[in-house]
Formats: sequence, C-alpha cells, structure tokens
Amino acid sequence: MFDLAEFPISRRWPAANPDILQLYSFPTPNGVKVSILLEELGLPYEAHTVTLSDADVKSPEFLSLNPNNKIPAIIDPDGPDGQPLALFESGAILLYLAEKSGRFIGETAADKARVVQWLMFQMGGVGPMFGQLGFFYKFAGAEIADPRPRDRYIAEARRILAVLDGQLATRDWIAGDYSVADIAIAPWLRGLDYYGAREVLGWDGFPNVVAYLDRFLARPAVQRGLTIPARA
Ligand SMILES: N[C@@H](CCC(=O)N[C@@H](CS)C(=O)NCC(=O)O)C(=O)O
Repeated sequence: MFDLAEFPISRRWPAANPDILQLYSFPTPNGVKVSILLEELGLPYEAHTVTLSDADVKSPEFLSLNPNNKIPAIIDPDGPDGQPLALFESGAILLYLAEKSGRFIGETAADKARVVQWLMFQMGGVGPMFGQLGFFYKFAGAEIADPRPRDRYIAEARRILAVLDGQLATRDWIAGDYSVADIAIAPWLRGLDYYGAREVLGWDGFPNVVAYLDRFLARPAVQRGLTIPARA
C-alpha cells in the first residue's frame, strides 16, 4: 500500500490529499509548464509552493526528490504498474504526463517525434539561452561591465526567435497540433517581457511569435496554470 509519508518531502510539504498527484513548484517559466499541462488535462493534483530560496530548494526534503535542487518536481501516486513515481526535470514531467494521458503529444509516431524535437529545442535552447539572457540583462549579471556575455545571449535569443518565427509562419502551434512543446516554449516567450528584453530583441519584428504567444495566453487552462502554485 502506497504511503506518501515514505517520501521525505511530504514532511516539509504535507499533502492534504496524498492519493492525487503532488506538484512541487513555483510560477516561473519552468514551473508553470507543469501546472499548465495539468490544467489542460483536468487531472486532480495538489500544488505545493517551493520557493527558489536555498531554504526551500536546497532543503534535505526537497533534495530527496530532486538532487539538482530545481523546481518543478512531482510525485504521481498512480505511476506505472500502480507504483508511485517521483520525477524532476520539466521536460521529463511533460512527456510522462502526456504519454500517460495520451494527449498533447501527437497522434502518429512522426507527430510524436516532432513534438519531442521541439520540446528538446526548448529544453536545450530556449530555456538555457533565455535564462542566461535574463541573468546578464536584468539580474546580477547586468552589472558586469564586459558586454560580451550580454551581447552573446541577446544575439542567441534573437536567433532563436527567428527560428520560431519561421516555423510559426505556416502553423498555429509549433509542432502541428497544440502540444507539450508549446506548453514548454510559450512561457519562456512570455518571460522576455519580465526581463524587460523585448525592445533589445526587436520583439515586434517577430510577428508570428507575437501572435503565437497571444494565442497561447488566451487559453483558459494557461491562464489558470500561470498562477499555480501561489507565490507564497
Ligand atoms: N532543466 C530544469 C531547470 C529547472 C530550473 O531552472 N528551475 C529554476 C526555476 S525556473 C530553479 O528551481 N532554480 C533554483 C536554483 O537553481 O537554486 C527543468 O526544466 O526542470
């Protein structure tokens, strides 16, 4: 019989309903990927606020779930073969939930491969590059006098926006139908506004990306997911 109390994380973030999926997250671009997908799927889940402070993400309880000290992470009490499954890395969580539900992952093998391709493009490109742009343009790195890191990530983010804009010229969603690839990519596009980086990137010069983000933000499940979990 599954007992969530066996997971040390539940000591610090106790579950009100241990029988449903537990989400440990914060509403950043990586965090909201999972809450948006869960809202799209209409699955029951309980969201716990894990802030980005060391006191939370580097606590022994959180490290017991993700030794890499980063949100998001989940425990699915109803994992494969009826066993509980703990997972971290947003891309892995999106794929797991999409496969489990059979939704937002494409129909044919070719569709699925393309969804995974664009999801990997987000995980290996959009997220790391935009994240570094945020650091060197808005946060602590903005104080560094040497312009090279800032210029590098501005150029790389612009290049990525051009790739996305080209792909979106002939479709509404990045891999065909709406999928986990969109749920991974679009929150990072939204984040550029938070970084105050739209102007420096020439945001308005990417009209297909602009329309895509508007389309994404118009979805009710996205609007709900963006606010989960509450910041404090
Ligand atoms: N590749 C990871 C990245 C997750 C990530 O960078 N999470 C950030 C917030 S967006 C975090 O938890 N930072 C806390 C820290 O690094 O201490 C994923 O996609 O899940």
